[in-house]
Amino acid sequence: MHAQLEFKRFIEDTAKRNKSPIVLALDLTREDRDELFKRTLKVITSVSRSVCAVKFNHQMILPLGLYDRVTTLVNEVHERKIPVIMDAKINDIGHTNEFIASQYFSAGFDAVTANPFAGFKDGLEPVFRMAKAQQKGVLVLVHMSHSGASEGYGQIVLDEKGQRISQFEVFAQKALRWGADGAIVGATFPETIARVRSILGTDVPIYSPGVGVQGGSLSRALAAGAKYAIVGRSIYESDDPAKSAENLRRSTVASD
Ligand code: O7M
Repeated sequence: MHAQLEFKRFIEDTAKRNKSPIVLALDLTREDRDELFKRTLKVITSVSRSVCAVKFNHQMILPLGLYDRVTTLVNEVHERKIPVIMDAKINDIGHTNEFIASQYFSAGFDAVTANPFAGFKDGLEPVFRMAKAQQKGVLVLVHMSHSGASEGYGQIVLDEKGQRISQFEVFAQKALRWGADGAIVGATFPETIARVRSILGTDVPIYSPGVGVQGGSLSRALAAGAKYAIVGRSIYESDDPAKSAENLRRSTVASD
């Protein structure tokens, strides 16, 4: 097991050690659960030196079971001194949100993702409170990567002063105010990354998914201000995941 380290420090240290801003997204799909487990473990072991964190999607918890095989996989990642993020996109009332987060933290996850549409009071506040107390992280969705994301995150709303503003700008301000450990902004919207970065400064790092299969560019996302890139299929569905992850990592070092 790794020593308990505040999440933000943990991922920063790992990124420095492995010289990588790549967060491996594990969203594999296999009908056979044994096969799913074995394949996922194989991807973890083969790419671990090229990434700074591993993210599990909710879809993996369903077939593998949180306190069953997922915990085994989380421990495997931790043995390599790499943090593990649970992409739960927590989005309910405070009472259930708190229990959801507590289960993921008990299972060993170092951070959870949350949806700011749920709001703070009686929504995400208990999640933030618990995370701070346990040195865990909360990453907030600010603008998602798929085209339909503009319908919600890109809609024009009125801020507290009645000024017209984009929903994602409001969420970026909230990420800062709530003390989020990260803000998620799709690599498919590089101008949005730059705008969010101008709101957040360097206090809240930007995590950018949507690189590769979804059409986003890793170098553009990083140049626009993302600190980490979340990458799934371009790594685990390639013929050689280790090589693909290492090539991605190297491309970020070269552009430094
Ligand atoms: O590289 P991919 O397209 O195979 O996978 C992208 C991963 O990023 C996958 O795990 C998604 O759930 C996640 N993701 C998005 O693709 N878009 C978003 O807007 C947000 C996320 C995410 O990680 O949210 C925390």
